[in-house]
Amino acid sequence: MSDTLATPDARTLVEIYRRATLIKQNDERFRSVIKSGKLVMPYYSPRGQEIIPAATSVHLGDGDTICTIYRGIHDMLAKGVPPKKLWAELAGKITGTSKGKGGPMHVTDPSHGVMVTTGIVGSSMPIANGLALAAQVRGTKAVSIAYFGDGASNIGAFHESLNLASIWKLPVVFICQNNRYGEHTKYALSTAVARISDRATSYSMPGVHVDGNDPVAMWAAAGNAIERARAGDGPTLIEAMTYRFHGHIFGDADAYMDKAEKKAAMEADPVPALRARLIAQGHASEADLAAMEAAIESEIDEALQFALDSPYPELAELRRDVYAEELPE
Ligand SMILES: Cc1ncc(C[n+]2csc(CCOP(=O)(O)OP(=O)(O)O)c2C)c(N)n1
Ligand SMILES: [Mg+2]
Repeated sequence: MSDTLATPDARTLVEIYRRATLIKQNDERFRSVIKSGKLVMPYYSPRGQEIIPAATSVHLGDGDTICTIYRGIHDMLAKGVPPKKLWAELAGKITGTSKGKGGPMHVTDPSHGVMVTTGIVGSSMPIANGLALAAQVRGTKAVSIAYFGDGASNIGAFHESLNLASIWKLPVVFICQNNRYGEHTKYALSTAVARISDRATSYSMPGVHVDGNDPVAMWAAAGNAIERARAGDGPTLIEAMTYRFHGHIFGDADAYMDKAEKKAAMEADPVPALRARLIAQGHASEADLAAMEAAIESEIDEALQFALDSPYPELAELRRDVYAEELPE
């Protein structure tokens, strides 16, 4: 591994902040809208995990793909799914990414490289392998990212996928977002190793343990792994340490979460921390960032209104897109 990347330039850091802020503000709005009863849906908040996809996605191009999980709203927004299409999908409307037929747990938007969002723990990885294999066979130089949680690293598909990706040198990066909980269970009660990144050794690939809330470290780790995959040198496992600010699902009383640990994580909120850093280092002014935040707020206002105003799919949509309507010659 070349490990050539060390520090992002000012423009890139500001862009990471923009993506992280979009995710944070979007999450805050989702939670308040669900609370108000305007929209009803199961919602898995990614709040606290913003920096991981924000710092990863700045290395990705239009041809690169991601596979993510029910909590992956942050991964989708960072990859470029327009908030309007996302809100409409979550609301079950015809204008959504999957015509409202995927809903919150199955957002798919190939036009922005979001190839699958899955509720089956561990299943983002074999699908990312398939996309990587297609890129390898076609010689497109595209890279595929599999995002998944710490709990998913105990599922058979994790081990099978890492093994196959290593043997075939697939252009895939496995990014485990270790938010310290799998559903209602603390990390140490379900996972035998202290570091998931150590599991990479079993599959002869680099295993990188990184503070996923540190934008510079995360940017470098993701960038090096993506460069390695694109160069044909094979997969990397990244374990990005983070913290889930809320319970597993919206409405979960989160009584099983350690209160002091949670308080400390929220006080170290990575999004305002990056904001302060940008200003302290002279990369952006207070006024620049305030204007950026206001523009994001308006974009979310519009997305919400668009989702509320859009119609539900007609009954005729029920079986459409499920089976091929015309078989290719
Ligand atoms: C194959 C499978 N087993 C169990 C479940 C139930 N389940 C849903 S979420 C979850 C926890 C996953 O935790 P993690 O991988 O850490 O992701 P996080 O929710 O923390 O982002 C479990 C066990 C499932 N959806 N799929
Ligand atoms: Mg987890």
